[in-house]
This record gives sequence, C-alpha cells and structure tokens, in this order.
Amino acid sequence: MRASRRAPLSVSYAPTAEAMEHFALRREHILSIVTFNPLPTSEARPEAPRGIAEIPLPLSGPDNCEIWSTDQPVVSADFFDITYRRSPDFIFGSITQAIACPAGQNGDHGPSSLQVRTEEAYRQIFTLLEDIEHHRLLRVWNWIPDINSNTRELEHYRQFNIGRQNAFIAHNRLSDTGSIPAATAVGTRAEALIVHFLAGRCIPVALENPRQVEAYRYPEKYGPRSPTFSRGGWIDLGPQNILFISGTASIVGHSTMHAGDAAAQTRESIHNIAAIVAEANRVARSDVYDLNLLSYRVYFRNKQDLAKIRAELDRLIQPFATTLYLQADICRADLLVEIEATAGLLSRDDGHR
Ligand code: 3EB
Repeated sequence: MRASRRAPLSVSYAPTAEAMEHFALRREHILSIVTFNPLPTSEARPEAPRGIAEIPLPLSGPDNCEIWSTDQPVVSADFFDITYRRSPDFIFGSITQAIACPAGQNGDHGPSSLQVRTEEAYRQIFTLLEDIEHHRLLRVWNWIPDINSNTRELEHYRQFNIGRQNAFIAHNRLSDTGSIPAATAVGTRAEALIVHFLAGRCIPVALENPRQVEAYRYPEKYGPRSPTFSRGGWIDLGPQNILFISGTASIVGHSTMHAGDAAAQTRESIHNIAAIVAEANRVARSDVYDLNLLSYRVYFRNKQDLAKIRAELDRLIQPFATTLYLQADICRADLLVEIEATAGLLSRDDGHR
C-alpha cells in the first residue's frame, strides 16, 4: 500500500492490519485511521488509541478500513476528552463520553445523562476549534447508544438532539445556518456516545436538499429540539474540491416515506442524494458530481434487508469506489436505511480518479 500525499486531504482503503502497520511505521501524514466492528465488550480498553477512530458497527463484507491522509505533517494531541491529530490545515478528532445509564441519573430528575454528555462533547469540540482559530467544523459522525430506546419517555436520539442544539446555541453557532456541518447520526450497542469530527482551515458551503425541510427546521413532532446538521457540505480547496453528503434517508419534506419497505427506502434515499448532488453542481458551477462517482457508506438496520438494499443500489448506480455496508439502527424507528457519500477524497493509489 502506498499512501497518496498529493492531495491536501485524501482517503484510501486497506485491510485493518495493513493500515495499522502502516500507521505504526509511517504515521506522519495520517490524520486518522477509521476502523469498523464492535468494540470489545470488556472495560479493559475503554478508548481507542490516538489516531484510530473506531466505529462500533459491524462491517458487512471483507475487512476494510479508511485511512485519512494529508500532504502536511501531522501531530497527535489531546484536549479534555478529545483525542485528535492535526496538520496545519486539518483536524480529525474523536471524543467518547461514557453513558453509564442512558436512562438517567438522579432518579428521573434533570436532563438525562445522554443529553448532558452530548452537550459536553460538542462544547469541548467547539472550545477546541475556538482555541485553534480559523478552523471550521466540516463533517461530524455521531455514534449514539441504543438510539431508538426510550428513557424518561423520550427517545435517545431526541435526548441527543437537545444536548447538541444546546451546545450550538451556547457557542453561538445556530444563528449562522451556513456554518451548520454535514453529519451522520446512527445507533450503536456501545455504552458510550462517540463523536468523530473533521475540521479544517477552510470555509465549507453548507448544502440543503430542495426535496426536504432543513433538519434544523423539523417540526416539534420529531422531538423538542430539531437536529442540527446540514444535508451536505462543499469545500473548495483550489486544487481539490470535496463534497460531503450527510447521512440521507427516505424522508421527503419532513415525513418518512415507504415505512417497512427497505428497497423503496433505498430508492428514495438515492433520489435525495441525487438532489444534493444537483445542489453541489449548482454551487460548484460545474457538472462534475455524479452518483456513480461518489464513495458510499450504507447503514442498514436489519440483516435480512441487506440483499434487497444492495440489489437496489447495484441497479441504480455503478459506483467506481468501494461501498461500505454497516449494520446500525437509524434515527427514526421507521427508517431501515441511511446512506452517506463523499466525492473528491479518494486517493489515486486506489486506482480511481
Ligand atoms: C434525517 O434526514 C435522517 O442528526 O446528525 C441523517 C443525518 C439523520 C444526520 C443527525 C440525522 C442526522 O433526518 C437522520
């Protein structure tokens, strides 16, 4: 495996052992290794080693992980509960907050542990970015314990949304909707909230989807506070343009479509991604973005739907890159699939453009 060091930011894929070995020997340009599969259940190693962002979701198919690299030298550091690696221009960070009992603490009074830990995680991220200066949040991945469980008569995802929005408000980041980042939020069986984030010294353009209500304007029936994310982000680095498409589901307007039908939900999700791709082309004043040229991660709720989802995607797109399939709970109980995508990151060493 040769790591590409040409682009300011690139991603390549490798088997986990190979990537770890590479990281041990030559980590100077590596911002993060993103690995998959559940964390060991023991308490022995509560946190991943620095520079390794572990996603506690089972990966379907051959062993694979992502190597995020940059062309400038990278160092590791910690900031409160955050561990991160940074170059002069990019930061890839990870924060884990134990949720001892997602149900709640202090009986049933006060905010839930998950809400409090979520607000804390985001406050730490924003404080780090304010300390470093000139860095913007580019992409966030939220791994939420038992996302669809209800405690204190409120679903965990909704508790999470309260904590996240509180932190955005506390750091005055909700008024400028153009700086709301692209994100993914799905459920895990871990006992901790894990947030992975990419930040950079550049200005992303937030993208929305004309087929969907902005998530931060969802009506109250989806929870007391709306989710704080944009449908995508486009980043012009000059020699390199990057497109992040957020986790995208079978939602039109603000309503779930095709409850119970994984194939139809897959089609609707791709329809939504196509609309975000059209927005990206409009913003970029180009037609470079194309469904077949994206790198995808697919989150599916039920193993028995995987074949259907895969068949539907194979019919709709001929992706030129590896598509990763991960089993996860989705943020609404009636959603069976969520799909995220990127463009402009794949390193040339993977034999792709
Ligand atoms: C949706 O469109 C589906 O809360 O950060 C997708 C991507 C979803 C990100 C988040 C939620 C989030 O509402 C769920």
